[in-house]
Amino acid sequence: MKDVGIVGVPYSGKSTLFTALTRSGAAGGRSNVAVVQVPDERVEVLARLESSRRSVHAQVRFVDVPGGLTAQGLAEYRQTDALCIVVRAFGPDAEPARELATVASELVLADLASVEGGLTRARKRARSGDAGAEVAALEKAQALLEDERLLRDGGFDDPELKVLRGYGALTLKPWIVVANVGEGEPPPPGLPPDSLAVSAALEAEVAGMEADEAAELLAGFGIEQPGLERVIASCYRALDLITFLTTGEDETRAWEVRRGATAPEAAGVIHSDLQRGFIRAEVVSYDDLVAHGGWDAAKAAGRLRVEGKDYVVQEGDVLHVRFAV
Ligand SMILES: Nc1nc2c(ncn2[C@@H]2O[C@H](COP(=O)(O)OP(=O)(O)OP(=O)(O)O)[C@@H](O)[C@H]2O)c(=O)[nH]1
Ligand SMILES: [Mg+2]
Repeated sequence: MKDVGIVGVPYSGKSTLFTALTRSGAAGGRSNVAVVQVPDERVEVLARLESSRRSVHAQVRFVDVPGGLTAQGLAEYRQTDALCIVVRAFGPDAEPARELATVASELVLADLASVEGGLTRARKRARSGDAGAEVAALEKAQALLEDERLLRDGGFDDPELKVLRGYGALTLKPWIVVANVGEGEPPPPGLPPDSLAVSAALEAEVAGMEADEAAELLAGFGIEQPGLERVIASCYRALDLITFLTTGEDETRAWEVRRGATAPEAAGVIHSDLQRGFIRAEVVSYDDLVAHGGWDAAKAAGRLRVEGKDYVVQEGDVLHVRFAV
């Protein structure tokens, strides 16, 4: 499960977006944490086809800290996997592009402070030991940040990335930008092209309603897809995640895995035993499975593939892992 921090300046609408996404109330004064099911109709469709006793969705955890870029907020956001940056785009005085620039420079400064702190300590250790590589990585990071550049754009190699991740570097994480727009308004100009427009207050208001009723109300404002679906799809893209599925009598379930993962790596998401004892995977794409009306029918039609250790799992693959431990 991935953690997504909802970041922004005060009053940008972080807690309102949190409520819209998680359907849970945002209490004042302390940080809000909620786990949401990743909406994915494939899970219900498959569960019905295979008569599974239960269906289980993938999950994402959202974290919202009051005040946003406070010391407490930054400490909590350092532990997340991705940042969802909310900028205020409702009201006549909104300056979303400028607000995004403000947030970005705050995050650069926060990283600079932790890199400099780390550098002082690593230099001391380097005198008596082998923290030389760490010092070098931190110095490179410091130079970038002093240049007001994001660590994400620094071209670091894997060992360097490991050092920087250890500091929870905020400008190393993927960001998605959400413009908090007035009811049904389009995205404002001046933001990155992949930014989303979400009417957080409107969506928070409908969060408690029946799904049909909420959808109808949103459609009246020209909103066809709820913010949650768009935010999660965007986070999956930013984090380079894909979804694979498993199905059986017991349960149908959606799992998240890094794009490019092999079949044993995907099996390891289910259970470490399945990765260790991996023999092969039977694979059928979700679309094929549904087109044939179920796993057995797809198998009879010769649509099941038997894949080995090197198979790279694809979005929407339905997997059955054969293993022995
Ligand atoms: N009109 C309108 N008002 C909104 C919208 N989103 C948030 N607000 C209002 O803006 C104010 C601030 O929203 P919050 O969600 O509490 O902002 P926040 O970013 O969590 O603020 P802090 O926790 O103080 O950092 C509240 O009064 C909200 O009702 C919106 O989309 N439209
Ligand atoms: Mg708040």
